[in-house]
Amino acid sequence: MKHIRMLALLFATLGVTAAHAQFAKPEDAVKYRKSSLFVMSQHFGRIGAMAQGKVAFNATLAQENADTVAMLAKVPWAAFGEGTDMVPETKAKAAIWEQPAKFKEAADKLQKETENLRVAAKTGNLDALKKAFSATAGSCKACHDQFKDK
Ligand code: ASC
Repeated sequence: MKHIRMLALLFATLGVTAAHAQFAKPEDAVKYRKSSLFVMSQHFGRIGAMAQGKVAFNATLAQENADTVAMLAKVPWAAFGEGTDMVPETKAKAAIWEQPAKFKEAADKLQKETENLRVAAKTGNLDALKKAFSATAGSCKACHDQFKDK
């Protein structure tokens, strides 16, 4: 027990966060970030179908999907840690680790836009949703252009 407390204190002192501790191996981090981004894209796509008039607008569904997108937009970033650039099955560009401030800026932008999307979906107004969808899609694309291989 004493040892566990000492370890906890050591980790806290070193600033080792849960984000670092949550992946057993780099491959898990890659799987996690791909999966979370994939699930996010599925929910985002359902909003896109409404925004583009491909399916009928349903305010409740838009809101549920936007809540999910905004929540998921927070989670992939902890999975881009050191050493996760070496895993073969990734389209992540080296620029992520070479320009961390720029990458963080892009990640923050997505979170800001998805929060706007969540608020827009809550209004039940299709025009507001379309506008926020388009802004969010722009932040997805800008980040992919800079940081994701084709
Ligand atoms: C999506 C999706 C993306 C973005 C991007 C926007 O629905 O899966 O990665 O939108 O295509 O340009």
